[in-house]
Amino acid sequence: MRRLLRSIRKGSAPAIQNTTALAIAALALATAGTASCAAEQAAPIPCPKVEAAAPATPGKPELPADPAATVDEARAFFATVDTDLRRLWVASSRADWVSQNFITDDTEALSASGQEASMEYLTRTIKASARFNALKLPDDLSRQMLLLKLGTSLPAPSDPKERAELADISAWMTGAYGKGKYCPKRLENDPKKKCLTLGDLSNIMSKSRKYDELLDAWTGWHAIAPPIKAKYQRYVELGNKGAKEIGFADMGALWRSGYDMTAAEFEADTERLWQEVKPLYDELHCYVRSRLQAKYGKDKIADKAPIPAHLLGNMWAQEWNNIYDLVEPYKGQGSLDVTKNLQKKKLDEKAMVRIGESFFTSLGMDKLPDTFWERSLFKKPADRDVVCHASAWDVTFSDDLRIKMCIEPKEEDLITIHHELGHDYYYQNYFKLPMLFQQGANDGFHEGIGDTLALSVTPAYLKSIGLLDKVPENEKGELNFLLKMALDKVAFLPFGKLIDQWRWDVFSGKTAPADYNKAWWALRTKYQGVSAPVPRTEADFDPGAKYHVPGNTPYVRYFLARIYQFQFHRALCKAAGQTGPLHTCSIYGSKAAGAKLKAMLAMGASKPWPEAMKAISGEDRGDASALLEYFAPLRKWLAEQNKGQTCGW
Ligand code: X8Z
Ligand code: ZN
Repeated sequence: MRRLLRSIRKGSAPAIQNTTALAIAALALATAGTASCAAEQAAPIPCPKVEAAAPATPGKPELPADPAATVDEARAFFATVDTDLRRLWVASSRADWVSQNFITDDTEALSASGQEASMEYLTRTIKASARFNALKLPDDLSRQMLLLKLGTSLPAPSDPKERAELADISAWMTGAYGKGKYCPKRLENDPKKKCLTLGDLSNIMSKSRKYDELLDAWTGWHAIAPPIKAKYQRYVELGNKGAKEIGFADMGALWRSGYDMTAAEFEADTERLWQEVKPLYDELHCYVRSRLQAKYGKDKIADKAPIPAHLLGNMWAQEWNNIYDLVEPYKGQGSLDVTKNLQKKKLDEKAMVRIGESFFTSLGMDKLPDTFWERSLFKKPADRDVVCHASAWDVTFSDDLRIKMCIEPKEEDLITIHHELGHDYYYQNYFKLPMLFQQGANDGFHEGIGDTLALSVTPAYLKSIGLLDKVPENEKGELNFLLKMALDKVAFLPFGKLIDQWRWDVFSGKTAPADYNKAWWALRTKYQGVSAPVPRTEADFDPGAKYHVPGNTPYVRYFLARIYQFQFHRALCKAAGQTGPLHTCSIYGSKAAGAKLKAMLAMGASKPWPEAMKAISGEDRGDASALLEYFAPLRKWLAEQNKGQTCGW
């Protein structure tokens, strides 16, 4: 990912960089909203919906437009921007790569300097670009104008001291999270292992079924976050100041402007999508809660109450597939346990990545470059701190693909490998575009590509590569499979939405620092129906215990991706000529599906995202109907199971 600049490019961080995604979208809409839309209206691609009164650009720098500016000057200006961004972003990306692979005070400082230089350039250049504001620019230039303004998720104030402070804080928070460990009293005298990493604790969260052991792992990890709170508060102040300088109300307004519609329209559109899927989530929640009540007792999980957040198999209760054994609908239908076979076959990290690569090449994509295998980090080093949160990179924006991941032989990681390779193959298909277009159509697209392919990693496919012994053959087996998928895909939806809901309120000042943790748990309860397992206070900073918060990575992209990936899957299955139920389709080996996907990837951020959506699916907006179609048989079954239950919380 060029992950780019975690800050710089919006998104990037751990995952993709994607920074731009945001920008793209937003800009596109806004600016072009009017200008290029007029042209697009004659074309078959519908214009993104933009309010008539949408501003010419999402942010409005104070600097005046220059009436004497020409299109030729604008073209020369963006050619220089492209050269400058390449130099700055490559340097910053290299520093980030090294710092995340070797967390030390010095690499943290190098990362902060790279970020600082890019931030200084962006704030200055966005202001300078205002001289072209009154010009009717050709579409490619107006889009670069837009994307430039959206070019960072961490805008810096122009005051050099404040900018340096912001860059330092950002690098520090990433390092603090990466180094986070829990050192329980009980291991104090253990010569071998005194402290537990997030990886160790996550394994406890997924495997243990002991209430108190889970609670200990949960509270142990969440204790890494309080020291981050004061820094986070300052990051909010400085980032907001930077956002204002380039014309946005606050950082949240900047983040929401990256979707080729106004920030308000974007908020309404995500709410629309959430309302479409919420009834399915509610059924799943109800069913899972009743099974957990059976396991842990009603004294631990009361009727109508939210589920304690440490009982769902994951540190953040974001995906619940690790507790599949507790909620499996029908026993004796054959195992869906891929982990067992990965371990039995002794597949190492690289072999697991090769499995992912072979899916992409089966669609007609190129093999990963040799340098990918030489430069990537596949395994947690024994002797140093690294940022283990998985990410994908194109460090030099020139097919210099890598992943950085602490792979373990388990199914979850096999799926995450597909996720990360989706980012890398996006990079591979657009690296020849101008720098500002080297992003996803929006950041949800970037997050959704690998997941789309992973939807084709069906039991039948897994059996064909020897990772599953038996394919579910009857309705019962299919329901087992669908429930397992829902524990991942459906359970995640409210979490995907609420993280940025929290940050948008923090950035706008609606949530004051004195209420950070209270607001966090209010949203977690409202959306997910989970509760803090022990009383929390403002001395805690639970949002800081989730990578993307200290890592400054916008999160609503993952919510979008969970919806889009089913849209992409449905479209690619059609291209592959498959006509059966969506949950049985695999596009493995389909060159027709691959060609369709490649065409969309190659667009990068050069066009408003509805055009990219149209190119792959024929649709021009996010649409949850494919997800609902995929899970339709399960939804019916859940409704039957929940009869007589009082659902909700
Ligand atoms: O952060 C990620 C990826 C990198 S972009 C591993 N994901 C989110 C998370 O872990 O919280 C993928 C799913 C959601
Ligand atoms: Zn990702």
